[in-house]
Amino acid sequence: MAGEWHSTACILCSINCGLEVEVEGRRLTRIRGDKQHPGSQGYTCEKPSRLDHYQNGRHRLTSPLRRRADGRYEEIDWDTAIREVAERLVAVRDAHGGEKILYYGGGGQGNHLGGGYSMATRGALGSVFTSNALAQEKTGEFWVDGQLFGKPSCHTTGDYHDAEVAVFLGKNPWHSHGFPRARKVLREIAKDPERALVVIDPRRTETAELADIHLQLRPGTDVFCLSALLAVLVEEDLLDSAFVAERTSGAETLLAALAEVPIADYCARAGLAEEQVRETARRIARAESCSIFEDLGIQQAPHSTLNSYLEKLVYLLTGNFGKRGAMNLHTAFGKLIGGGRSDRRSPVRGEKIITGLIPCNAIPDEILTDHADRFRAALVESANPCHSLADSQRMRQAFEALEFVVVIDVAMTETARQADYVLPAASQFEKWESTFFTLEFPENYYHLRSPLMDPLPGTLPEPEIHRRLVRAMGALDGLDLAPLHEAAAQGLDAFAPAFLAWMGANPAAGRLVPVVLYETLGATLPDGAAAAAAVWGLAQSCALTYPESVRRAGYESGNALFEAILRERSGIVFSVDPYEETWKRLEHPDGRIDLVIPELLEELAAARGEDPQQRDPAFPFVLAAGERRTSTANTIYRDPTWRKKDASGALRMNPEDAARLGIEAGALARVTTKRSSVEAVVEITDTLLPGHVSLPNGLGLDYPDESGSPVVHGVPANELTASEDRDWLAGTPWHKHVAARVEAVA
Ligand SMILES: Nc1nc2c(c(=O)[nH]1)N[C@H]1C(S)=C(S)[C@@H](COP(=O)(O)OP(=O)(O)OC[C@H]3O[C@@H](n4cnc5c(=O)[nH]c(N)nc54)[C@H](O)[C@@H]3O)O[C@H]1N2
Ligand SMILES: Nc1nc2c(c(=O)[nH]1)N[C@H]1C(S)=C(S)[C@@H](COP(=O)(O)OP(=O)(O)OC[C@H]3O[C@@H](n4cnc5c(=O)[nH]c(N)nc54)[C@H](O)[C@@H]3O)O[C@H]1N2
Ligand code: SF4
Ligand SMILES: [Mo]
Repeated sequence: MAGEWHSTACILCSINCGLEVEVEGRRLTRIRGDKQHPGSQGYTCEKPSRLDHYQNGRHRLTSPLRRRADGRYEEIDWDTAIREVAERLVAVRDAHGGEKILYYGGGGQGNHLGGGYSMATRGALGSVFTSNALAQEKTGEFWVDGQLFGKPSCHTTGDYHDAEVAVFLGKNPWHSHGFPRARKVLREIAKDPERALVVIDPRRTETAELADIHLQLRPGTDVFCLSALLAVLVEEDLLDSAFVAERTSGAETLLAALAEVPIADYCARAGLAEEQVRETARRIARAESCSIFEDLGIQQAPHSTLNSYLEKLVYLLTGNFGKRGAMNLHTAFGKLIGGGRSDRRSPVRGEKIITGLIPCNAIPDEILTDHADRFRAALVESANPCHSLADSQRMRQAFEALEFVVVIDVAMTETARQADYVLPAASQFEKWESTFFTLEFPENYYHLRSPLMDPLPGTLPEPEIHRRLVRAMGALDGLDLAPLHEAAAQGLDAFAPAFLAWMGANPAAGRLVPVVLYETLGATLPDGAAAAAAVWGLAQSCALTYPESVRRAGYESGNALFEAILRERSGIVFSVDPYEETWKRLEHPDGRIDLVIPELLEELAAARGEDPQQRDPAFPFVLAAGERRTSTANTIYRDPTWRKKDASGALRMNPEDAARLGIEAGALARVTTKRSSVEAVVEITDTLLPGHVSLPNGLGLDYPDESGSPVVHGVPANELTASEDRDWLAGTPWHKHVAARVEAVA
């Protein structure tokens, strides 16, 4: 296959830029941006050129593993693995009820198709509780969207390409991206004198270096900065009054609350010059359009849900919604957000479940208890919760306390080491794959990727793993699939009505649908694309949910959409919207935006009593545990040699702090929190304020050395975090705001 270029996508962040890859044998030898991809248009950042480290690293598993009584793992064949895993899961279900089986994960930055098939396994077991990384970043924001716009699935996206003013709040898109072709767009805004780039971040990030305005606030003081900014809008009469009157409800109550904010005092608490905050408010207010991106800097810090609310009020009070260059409600292909039930509470502690997800930080509490409703087993797929969730020590304890754990991954992860069985998945370049990060507006993209090569011997794609598990549990026994096989043989036009009729006749098949489609329609799809069968179902519901948007993209039916998805190997535009479409997507019955969220206005009022400078003298630093850098990509690259820079994942600190503590660049420092202590190599940089230190995310993974023994590289940030440090409302963690002590190591 040498010399041939194949279309695929980058799997390292939610943008999933289109790639072209040259494959030699099983190696990814050359990688470049795919100009045919409608979203990325040939763009990539520096990270995907090393994807061979993911594809061919020593971390790859090649056999199902079973833990023996002595704690070591032995290789077993797939038939044994599937039979025993199915038996053990069914035994937990029969003894305690399927709802005691927690499902965690379902996809990382590049792979959501397997998670779609897990619905069948969960359905066969009656497992209802799930969680994933969104419940340690975005659930607070989703909840606020639900209050303002009517449903948590009313998800906004910014129009950074066209915005006159682009604001990044706790977000460093130069490294973390978050919207297509980020660096190109940032440079364009920065060099255009008519436009402005605003960054609100305690660190002078690469994005802040480009900014027209950098509000370099003290860490954790966004509540003061944002409410002061809103209060300036009110005080200086900078609101879009027509928009507020015509499009919103509750303005009077909200504006009264904002009028109470002591602007000068709050700017001082945030460590900002009042004039700079006023200038920022004026710049946003006079702009033709403004888009705002909030991310982990507020979503993983104190007052995170409240800060999401305040952030959204900035664009709403200035009328930056439902128009070009501003915030809009986008379509979705496959329901990444808002799919789950939110009327349930977590079984033990009664925690709020947002968009179907249990707060990540609550998971140990839902296991480490003798409460009758505690979780008894876990199925983990494409995620590493014993490393990526707060409080790794408690997570390990919790997983040890479970009766049964199974992990589906490409690698022997920190979570897999807690498992009874580990099932090795084919890599994302060895199977049909896609994500449901379809978050763009006015054009939205979907990309189904075809495999670059066969699965590594010993591994299976997740759809096949779930099919086998569901079969082994007997969940499909007694269902007559013959009518579906017959219809599938006649083509998509015959299949659609036959499928509807079959579902009507077999209501009990409900959650088994992905596997039913895989076995029937999947068997007839070209190029071995059986795993695309579930995508057929999603294409139907997408065309039903957004008929006009899909038609504007050129597709008259769900089948036409699906055929294009199968055919176009670089992705397609599946929906096109005029800006006014946003207004039709509001879910409040009166069609207005409800500006008042009483519990958050109460939290705002109570913040007046807070002194953000107050610290426990034992832990005088604020540690941002998990910064995105050029050398981080969650835990997708385990092989440490992929990092050309920052090999050990340095602790960054300000020169004043380093001098005072007698720590030199490149030396080791000890970082201690109430939970634990670690040692890290120090990088000295004036991009951080005194008293603020940061560690990268996704390090501290073990990787086999030449002899196969695992060696840990860098600091695992979540050894330092604690599960109780979380938002009161959404349960999101305070990873960016960990009280810490830093000392020189002798
Ligand atoms: N290179 C790279 N890119 C990635 C990833 C990766 O691992 N590596 N991961 C992807 C994922 S999963 C995600 S969710 C995104 C996250 O993307 P980002 O949210 O941009 O990532 P972070 O660097 O964790 O945090 C953003 C910023 O928050 C700032 N911050 C810290 N404390 C505060 C505070 O109190 N207030 C404010 N306003 N800001 C604060 C930090 O200085 C940092 O610049 O990145 C994605 N992209
Ligand atoms: N302290 C701290 N903790 C954090 C963060 C932070 O900033 N600070 N950030 C948080 C955020 S925003 C996120 S998104 C999470 C990310 O953390 P996780 O949700 O745990 O996910 P990833 O690191 O993306 O790792 C995904 C897993 O998928 C596996 N994998 C890769 N390809 C495949 C495949 O094809 N099939 C299967 N089955 N598995 C595969 C990888 O080996 C890896 O184990 O971390 C969170 N944790
Ligand atoms: S922006 Fe994200 S998806 Fe695109 S190349 Fe970089 S890491 Fe990959
Ligand atoms: Mo994330």
